[in-house]
Amino acid sequence: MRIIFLVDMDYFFAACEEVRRPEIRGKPVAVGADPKAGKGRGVVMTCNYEARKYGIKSGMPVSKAYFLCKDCIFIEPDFDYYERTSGKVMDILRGYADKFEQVSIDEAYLDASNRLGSYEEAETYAKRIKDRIMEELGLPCSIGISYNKLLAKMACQEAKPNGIKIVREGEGKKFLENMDIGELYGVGKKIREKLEKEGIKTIGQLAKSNVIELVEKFGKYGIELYNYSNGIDESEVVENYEVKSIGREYTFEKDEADLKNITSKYLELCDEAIKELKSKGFEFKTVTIKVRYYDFEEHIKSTSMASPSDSEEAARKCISSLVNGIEKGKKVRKIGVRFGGLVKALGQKKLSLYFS
Ligand code: TTP
Ligand code: MG
Repeated sequence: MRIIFLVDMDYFFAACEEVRRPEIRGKPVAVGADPKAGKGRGVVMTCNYEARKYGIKSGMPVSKAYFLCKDCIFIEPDFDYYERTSGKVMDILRGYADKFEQVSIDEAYLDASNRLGSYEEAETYAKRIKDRIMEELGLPCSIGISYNKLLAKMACQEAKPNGIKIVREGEGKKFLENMDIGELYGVGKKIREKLEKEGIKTIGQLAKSNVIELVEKFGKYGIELYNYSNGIDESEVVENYEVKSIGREYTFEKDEADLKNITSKYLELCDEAIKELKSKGFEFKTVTIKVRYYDFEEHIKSTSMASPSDSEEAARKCISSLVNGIEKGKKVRKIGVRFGGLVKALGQKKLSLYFS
């Protein structure tokens, strides 16, 4: 029997902020760009559950979030701090797994099949993990437990916030049956629209559909969709090397003041970093640029994507808009570009093969 856990931190960036600023606890908090009284640009990266009560969510423009809740506390992101915290979380989690796979900054699969004999034991084990992370780091998380990765991941969504949800052997199909088709792992907007056109609105309906017809519509991915909808996923928890962010830096031979030259160098670094990111099968959520002027003054600017991407065009667009904020005419010594919030490209990526 396989026993797999998916541990996902709750409202991670905002929870990290609550740890070092206890005075904001219990109040609505969003991490993202400064909303500048509704005139600010940029998006919310995440927010705590108090802010979610007002309808604020990841990917929403900060201006909109501001109007939904004017009392919300907006905090500019501190990626280094979140990555350091993530490292501590992952170090703890690794100790609880036979096989360990980090999938994003705040999420990991643990295969603990060799250590546990039943789901009852697994539940106690999950409580221990949660308590340990709370005691040592002051952070809440949710845990999904099941016999495969797909169901562990979907169970975790149900467990949120701060909970544990188990889907036992034999319960997978029933667990998924009445869920909206969009909830299924691997189903993005385009697939969802296509399925809905066919009258398939729930995961249960997809599970009962004809697999040959699915293959005709979605290619090989149709089989995967069919299996997922039936709660089937044989994939293993695989140890991966740790990649938290991918970036490039460049120091000008002579301090450079021409914004056109500076911009084109930024874009060059962007293309190189995206190439590496793609070759490693990642998608990014955040884009950061750094500028160090001749007098060693340094500025960092960041933006966040509504959803993970590995698009060169999207990356270039973000970088161009961030570069707009650079002081014109001031001599620049060194620049850097960094893509963070990396996640492994999932089914969505494969889908692009069928819908371009
Ligand atoms: P998630 O785990 O998707 O979200 P979360 O931890 O904030 O909230 P939940 O309780 O629902 O799990 O993402 C982890 C972190 O990644 C999140 O804290 C901030 C960052 N992130 C972005 O920067 N942009 C985004 O669009 C999303 C979804 C997340
Ligand atoms: Mg999370």
